[in-house]
Amino acid sequence: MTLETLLLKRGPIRTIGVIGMGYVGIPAAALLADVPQFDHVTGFQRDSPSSGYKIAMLNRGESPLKGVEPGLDDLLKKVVTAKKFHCTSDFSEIAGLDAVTLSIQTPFLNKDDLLPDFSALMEGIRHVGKNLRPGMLVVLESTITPGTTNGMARELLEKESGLIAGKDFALAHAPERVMVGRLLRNIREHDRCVGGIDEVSTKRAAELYTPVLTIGKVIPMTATAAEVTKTAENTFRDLQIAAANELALYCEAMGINFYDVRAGIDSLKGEGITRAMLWPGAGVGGHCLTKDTYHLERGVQVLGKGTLDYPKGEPSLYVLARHINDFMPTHMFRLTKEGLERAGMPLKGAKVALLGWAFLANSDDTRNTPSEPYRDLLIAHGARVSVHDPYVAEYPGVSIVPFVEEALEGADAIAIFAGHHQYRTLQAPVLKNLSGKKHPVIIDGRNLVDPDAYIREGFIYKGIGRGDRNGHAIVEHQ
Ligand code: SAJ
Repeated sequence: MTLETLLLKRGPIRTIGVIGMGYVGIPAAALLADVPQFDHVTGFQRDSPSSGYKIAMLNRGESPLKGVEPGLDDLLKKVVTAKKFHCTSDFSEIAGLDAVTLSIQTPFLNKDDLLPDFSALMEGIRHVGKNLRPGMLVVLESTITPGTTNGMARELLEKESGLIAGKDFALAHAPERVMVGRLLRNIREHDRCVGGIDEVSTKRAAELYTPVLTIGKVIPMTATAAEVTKTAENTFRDLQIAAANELALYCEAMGINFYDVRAGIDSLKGEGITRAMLWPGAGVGGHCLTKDTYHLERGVQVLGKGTLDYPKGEPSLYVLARHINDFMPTHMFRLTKEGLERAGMPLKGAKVALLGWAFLANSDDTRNTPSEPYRDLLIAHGARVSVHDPYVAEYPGVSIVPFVEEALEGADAIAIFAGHHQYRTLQAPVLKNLSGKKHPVIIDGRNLVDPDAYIREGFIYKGIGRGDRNGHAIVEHQ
């Protein structure tokens, strides 16, 4: 019997399982449960010490996610009350379902070898394999190395179930594209790339996602194309940021203002000649851009199987972009060192106020924060660092002061790492008083402050891309 016949026999999708009750799985399960033609959605969460608590919370219709997610609490309450959603750690319930999606995180084992840790995802895939039945649909939503759906996932499912992908069950990849703070809106409105290992799988997966989309559309493709789309869309963003960072470094070296150049370039308009110039900064953090490039690189190494034609001896443009972005905290350190030298203050023993530990403006997310390598460099050179962040209360091994004044008190240098709103309203005279130094240094990593306001107060100013100001004359106060 062909897969198509099996699916026809089973009829339209009615019951769905979502594995991984995280910031991707929870909104996805709630939205699927809210679709009238779907009878029920089961959320699967392993009852681990760190996240088992989510099961009871979700069954009470409460979201365990931090931060504000508009509409999520109400939607969860609605689908739980309507008995269209429940959460369990009993993976054997998978056997009775028509479709299962897996939204399990794939972090890096460690930053050095940049290899992904697929262990949690593989555990989820094993649970599915053990309970797989003919005519079921399996969809991977996690960000994975190109080739994984057709490779590791397919092999594991077939090994655990004794069934054949594309013959006994449908298999696809539909990468998530959600951003914290707008999870429901993103799932409903973003187009959804849906990639099956074959046409029948793609079609079956499209049946699952179409009812959830409002203005978004399903974009059908192969599983590998969907894996490359997801990793490449973040690789490209990282590349655009690196292009802005490199141009900012050039502008500093040539003594000009990057932001004049950016405005000039941006003025190019019309018939597709525009330039997507992003923003230079103190560095690139987060869990997307810092790893997806390496997923893509590994994908082409595995799938390209030595057939990749590329300029001999040249490094990957994308990996070079990663290295440029990862260099920015070092550049911030150099600007700090130069500023302190101009102030006649040795780095050793200097107090540096580090404003912003989150990797993103107005966020509490600290994953892969660029502030960390900067702090490490300062400490390695004998400086004292006082970290402040209005959204981050704690971080392993780093004490974070609750009030910015505490960090600024007696500071020889002030470095702005995150573009938090609060830092836009800092006043130069106030900071000068708090620092108590004749010529405190300010290093602006996110183009937040007006250089002249600080130079007038006797500060030594350094800013990313501000070649027109970084060598300014020092104003001696009367
Ligand atoms: N950054 C810059 N310059 C820029 C933009 C960002 O230095 O012009 C830095 C930020 O400070 C941060 C890092 O890059 O440290 C990442 O910023 P991000 O805005 O890309 O935020 P992420 O990492 O949360 O990226 C996510 C991605 N979404 C998904 O993977 C589903 C990305 O594809 C989105 O484009 C991005 O959100 C977004 O646009 O919000």
